[in-house]
Amino acid sequence: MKFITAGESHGPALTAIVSQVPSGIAIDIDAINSDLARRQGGYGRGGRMKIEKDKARILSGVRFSKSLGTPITLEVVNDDHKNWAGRMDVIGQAPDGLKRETHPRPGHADLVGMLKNDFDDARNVLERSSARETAARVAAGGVAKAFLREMGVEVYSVVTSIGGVCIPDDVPLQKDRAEESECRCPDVETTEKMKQAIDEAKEKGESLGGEVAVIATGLIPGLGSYVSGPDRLTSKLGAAAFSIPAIKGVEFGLGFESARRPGSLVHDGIVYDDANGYGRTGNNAGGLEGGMTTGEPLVMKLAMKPIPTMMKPLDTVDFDTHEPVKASKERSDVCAVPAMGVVAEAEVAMVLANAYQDKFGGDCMVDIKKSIESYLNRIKP
Ligand code: EPS
Repeated sequence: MKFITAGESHGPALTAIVSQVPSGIAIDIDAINSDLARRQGGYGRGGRMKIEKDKARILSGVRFSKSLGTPITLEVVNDDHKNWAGRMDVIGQAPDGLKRETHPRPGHADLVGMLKNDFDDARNVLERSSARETAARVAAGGVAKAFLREMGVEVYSVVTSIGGVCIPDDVPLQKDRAEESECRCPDVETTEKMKQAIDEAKEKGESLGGEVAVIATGLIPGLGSYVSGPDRLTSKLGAAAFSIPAIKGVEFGLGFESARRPGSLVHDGIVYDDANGYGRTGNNAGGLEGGMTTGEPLVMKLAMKPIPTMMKPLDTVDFDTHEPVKASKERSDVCAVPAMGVVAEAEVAMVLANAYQDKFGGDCMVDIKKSIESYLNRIKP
């Protein structure tokens, strides 16, 4: 499965095309729309989310709620486009007196994007480098999630820190509790502290980053490969995580902590029993060994930097005059960490769906399921 997205933040719509989709996947549009709504939520979002009510419209590749094996096109309309007449028109000429964005924001793609593409208006860059694009990824990821659902695999995420407020180590990373939290954090007390941190940041014109754990359960051992670097599931998942704007760090299982411990306190013991076959005494590896799934849950952590658009703008330079100025001050979110978790689910789901297709075939669900059954019969008692 591959996908590409298209669309600008204030253009008419975002689109995703998912290709190489097997036939026979049950596509639940409500599940896709529910993820789109989850991505829009989270404490710390700004005014734009009051304008949008993201819903996916499927334009191809599905008939009577089943995938046809043909490319699936999903469209998410930008309701805000109508408020940008004369500024984001697709055809025609730029109107006289159109205000250009010439104060590039530190931390955003603005400046380098302008230099690289010979633009004198950062809007040509920021419209696409906007996190709005991730709505299309979530829609596309919905197809991968639908595939995984048929495999008994669930991908979910929880927020573990915002602005330096972290959940205590002993709090279980429970999906249901996270979904009840305005910060998508599974601990009630930490949620309140996170909300307070976001309120304080808002008051100061600041923005906040944070961390998310993405977990996938129900995986079988042996997805991915140890044979070549690019085929390692670890490298594919890492690349997918780093494709999300603002991601600055990724860990698997114990992550960086495993570099600080001796081997005996890192590696998970191997056990065997007649009922279940091979098992592990722990999951420090985060579900991956040698670039392959072990059969334990996949546990990944992603770190997101604070949003670069700030109400108390940082120092920059005017693109025309090179004089020192303050960066553009636009409507923005104070914190989008809870939303990032939903985007990360979509990215991880896409990689995992691909890993199943690589091992078990790619074009027909019935055949893929039969192939998995025969594999499991071989490796399990
Ligand atoms: C964003 C700026 C804000 C965010 C946006 C990302 O939008 P606007 O410029 O319209 O106020 O709300 O995120 C989304 C629209 C979204 O759907 O996540 C930015 O500059 O990256």
